[in-house]
Amino acid sequence: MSQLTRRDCLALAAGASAVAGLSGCATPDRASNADHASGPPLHELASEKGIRFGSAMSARQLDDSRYRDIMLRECATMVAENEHKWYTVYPDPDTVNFVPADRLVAFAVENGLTMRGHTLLWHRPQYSPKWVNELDFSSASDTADFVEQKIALLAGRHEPVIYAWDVVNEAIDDQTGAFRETSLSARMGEQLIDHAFHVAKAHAPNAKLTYNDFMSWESTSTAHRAGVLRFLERLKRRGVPIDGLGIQSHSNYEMPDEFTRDKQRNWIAFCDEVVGMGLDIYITEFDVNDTDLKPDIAYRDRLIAGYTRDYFDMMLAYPQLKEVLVWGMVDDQSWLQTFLPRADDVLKRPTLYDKDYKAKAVRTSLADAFRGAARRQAL
Ligand code: 9MR
Repeated sequence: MSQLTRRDCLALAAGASAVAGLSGCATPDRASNADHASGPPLHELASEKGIRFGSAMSARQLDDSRYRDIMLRECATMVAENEHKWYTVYPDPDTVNFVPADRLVAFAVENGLTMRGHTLLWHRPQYSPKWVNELDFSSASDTADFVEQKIALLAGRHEPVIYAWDVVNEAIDDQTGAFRETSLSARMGEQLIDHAFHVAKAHAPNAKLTYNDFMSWESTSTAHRAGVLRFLERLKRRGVPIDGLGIQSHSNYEMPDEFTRDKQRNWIAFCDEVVGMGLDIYITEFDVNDTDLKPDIAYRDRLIAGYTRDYFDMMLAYPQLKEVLVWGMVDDQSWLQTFLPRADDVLKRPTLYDKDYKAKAVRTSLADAFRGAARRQAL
C-alpha cells in the first residue's frame, strides 16, 4: 500500500500536469469552496461501508443544544470523554459516582446512538486517582480482588448498552515502550492486564474488548509503536480475550504536513502487524493538533483537511477498521486548546466544526474518505 503525502501532492502540483491522475490527493481548492455540512451525515456515509462513526462527548455538552444537534445529525455512536474514568466514578475510596456517565448513556439510548466505553483501567498513574496510586497491596490476589470489584461494577453498569470497551488504556510507556508500573501492577505485573480483560469479558460478555493507546506515525513514537506490538503479542500468546486495538489517532507532536512518505511506511508496517495478529482496529480519538502551524485559518484548514484525507484513505484501506470516533466535534471545546497551547494564543482548529458550529473542510475530507472506502463486514 503506497500513498502520496500532502507535501508530495503539493510539490507535484507545482510542476506536473499529471497531478490530476494521482490518487490520495484531495484538491484543496475544491474543499475550501464547498458547503462542508452538505450531503448525507457522516454516520450514514460510514455505515454504507460497514463502519460506525461517532464522537466523544462530555456531560457538560448535554446542556449545549447546538452541540447535541451536531452529535445527533452526524453520529451513530458516542463515548464519554471523562465520565467513565476511575477519577470520575471512584473519586475517593468510599464514593461511587455514576451520575454524569448515566446522563450520557441515557442521552445515547433515548436518541438511538450506540455507546463505547472508555475506560475500565487507565494504566497510567498520572490519570489514576491519587488514592489508588497510594494503595499498597500485600499480594497479587488482594490486588486482583480490588481490580475485579472496580471493573465489574463499571463494566456491568451499562451492560448490554455499551458495545465496546477500552478495557485498558495507555499501559505502555510512550518513551521506552516498556510496560508501565503502577500500584496495581506492583504485585501482579502484566497479569493485571490479563485479569482486567477476563473480568471485562465476564461482566460485559457482548462487548468488543480493546486495548487503546496513542502510538502514532510520528518519529517520536518509534519506541511506543514497538512496545505496543510486543505487548499485544504477549496478550495474544497468553490467550487474553482481546478483539482489537484502539488507535487513538491524536497527531500531537508533529504537524499535519509532516506526515511524510517515510512515516506513512512505518505506520503501515505497524498496522500490518496489528491486523496480522488477527485484531480489528478502531480509530477511537481522532483530532489534529495545529500548535505550530502559522495562524492563517485558510492555510491551517487546508493542511488539516489534506492530512485527514491522507490518513483516512490509508486507514480505511484496512477492512479490519470497523469504527471511527473523533475526540470532540467543536474546536473551542477540544482538550487540545490547553494541551501544547499555541505560542500566539490563537484558537486551535483540531475538530470537524469551528467555534460557531460550522462544518470545516476537514469534515468534507472525512466524508470523501468514507465515500471512497470499500465496504466491510460491520462490527
Ligand atoms: O479529553 C480528555 C480531557 O478532557 C481530560 O482532562 C484528560 C484527562 O482525563 O483526558 C482527555 O482524554 C484523553 C483520553 O481519555 C485518552 N487518550 C488521550 C485523550 C486526550 O488526552
